[in-house]
Amino acid sequence: MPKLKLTYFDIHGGRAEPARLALYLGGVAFEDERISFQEFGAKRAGYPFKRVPVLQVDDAELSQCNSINRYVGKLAGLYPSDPLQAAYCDETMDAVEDIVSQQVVTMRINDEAEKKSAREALADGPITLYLQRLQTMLEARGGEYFADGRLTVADLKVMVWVRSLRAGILDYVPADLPDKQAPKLVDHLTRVLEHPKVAEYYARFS
Ligand SMILES: N[C@@H](CCC(=O)N[C@@H](CS)C(=O)NCC(=O)O)C(=O)O
Repeated sequence: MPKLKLTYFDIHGGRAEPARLALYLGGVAFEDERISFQEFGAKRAGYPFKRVPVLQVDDAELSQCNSINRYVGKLAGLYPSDPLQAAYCDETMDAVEDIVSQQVVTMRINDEAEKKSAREALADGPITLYLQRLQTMLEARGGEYFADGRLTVADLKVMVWVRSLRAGILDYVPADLPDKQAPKLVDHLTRVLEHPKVAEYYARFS
């Protein structure tokens, strides 16, 4: 097994959380490097695209969170080997990445009134759309998991996103939006959080 170091901010969410969870669930040893925003400022020029997450694999560096998720998913046994199921897994993760990228744009708005209007439009439009379509996708794939009929990195990625919305991380986006628009994604969130290894992972931090 290669020597792994995953670098990201010290938060229980965001773009590295699915990979952290996947490695933990798979029992794959890795260094969980958590950096402050200040440290990021000092180190960012050295990262492949001046962004995190970055996974160091022995002497090589891998960026782009979904590429990292696929790679660690394979190491952890949480990525499908069947090509179509793998494509379903990718499709789900890329959909979440689409909507997260749209959310991030609003984090850079400094004017509060402008931010409120952008967030309300996001809540009513793209976030609602992605919640509803992901729910439809989940139902089409059996209702419990997004690919392979079992927990994969796609489930971890969706869970991290829905959990963050319900935690109210985005001002002006109602925290109960997932419950109202996609209750089956909330059931999915509960299912993933109740997975014994996921529960064990979060218990370490409480
Ligand atoms: N496409 C990249 C996006 C990475 C990204 O934007 N990461 C954010 C943190 S979640 C970042 O490093 N932002 C710093 C910046 O934009 O200066 C990925 O999928 O990993």
